[in-house]
Amino acid sequence: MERKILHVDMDAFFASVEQLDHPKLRGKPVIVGGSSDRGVVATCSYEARKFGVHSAQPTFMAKKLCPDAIFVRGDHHRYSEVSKQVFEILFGICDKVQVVSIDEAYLDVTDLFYSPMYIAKHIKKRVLDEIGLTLSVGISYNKFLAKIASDWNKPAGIKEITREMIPEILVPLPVRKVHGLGKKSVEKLNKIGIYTIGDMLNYDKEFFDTYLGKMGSEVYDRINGIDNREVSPESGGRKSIGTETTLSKDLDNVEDLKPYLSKFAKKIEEILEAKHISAKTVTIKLKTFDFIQHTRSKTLSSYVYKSSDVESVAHDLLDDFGLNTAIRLIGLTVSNFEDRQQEQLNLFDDLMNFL
Ligand code: TTP
Ligand code: MG
Repeated sequence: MERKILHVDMDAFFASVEQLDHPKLRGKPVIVGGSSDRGVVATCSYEARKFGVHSAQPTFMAKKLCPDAIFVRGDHHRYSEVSKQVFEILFGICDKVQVVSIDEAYLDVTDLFYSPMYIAKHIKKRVLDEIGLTLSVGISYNKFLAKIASDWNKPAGIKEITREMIPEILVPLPVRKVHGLGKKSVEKLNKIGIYTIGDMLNYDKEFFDTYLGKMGSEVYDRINGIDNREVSPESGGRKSIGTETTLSKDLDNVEDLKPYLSKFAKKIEEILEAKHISAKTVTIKLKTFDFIQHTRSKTLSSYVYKSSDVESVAHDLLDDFGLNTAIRLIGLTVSNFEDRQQEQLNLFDDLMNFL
């Protein structure tokens, strides 16, 4: 039987929460991110997007494009809290919910009585009525296409991609829309004149295997409408959660590197919070200027999810590394997950109320 998969993604998530909490920001171009010229945009409201502002754009450029934009520093704890409320609604509707980031989740609604379109409208209405935020939903028969669909009519859109629409609907899309293709692969494809999925469809599986390596054949399947990945509820099937960055210039001072680990720890907390899981192992990754990679891990005696806990272990690992050379890339991951018990959740909520 054909599966029915939904991909739910909040619209301009951090910026929408700011507009929800601060009515004077509604209808205005709002940018979440540091306002210093060296910062980057985390996200921005759709009012700011009209000016060409987008996530990961350097702040100085965003200011040039939209001089009237209102900058907000952001409140990650608040975003996690709202995210949790949204996912609670989803968990109440369906057993098979896979949270993939702070503002997106897949649902496998194959076994539900109602049609996917009805469920999508229901989710949209409940999140708007009960929380006050808009989201977009993609409907299709696999995860890849559901994700493409949720992006189709943003904001507040619902789009269904059926089997009959393949491949036509994919043909005009830029290659960066293919889940699994990183920035490097996109550049590699562009270099040989492949810009759209339509261009990609001129090549066979062997080509992607050789040209893109590991992900090649999976990417080939996806653009041909095949994606057998299951919606897996627990920890999303991921063995680790983390992030890394290539530094704009090599750094050899531990104190200069620590702020990166702190920033990564915040991101990790958001995801752990959204997934209701904790982790036991913290790993830092360092790549030296000459591309030699080092990792250092620590497995703790108890599970953690707070950024302050992850951060302090990461900082200790970096101190213990004994850095004596310049670093070009730094990363932080956590692994060894456990679903968080309801008791622990309550404890956390009590603690937050108390603070
Ligand atoms: P996204 O869902 O990618 O973006 P969005 O919800 O802001 O906008 P859209 O309507 O296009 O879905 O990311 C969710 C949140 O994650 C976003 O609100 C802020 C954060 N984020 C960053 O901090 N940095 C980034 O580069 C991106 C892409 C997102
Ligand atoms: Mg979003």
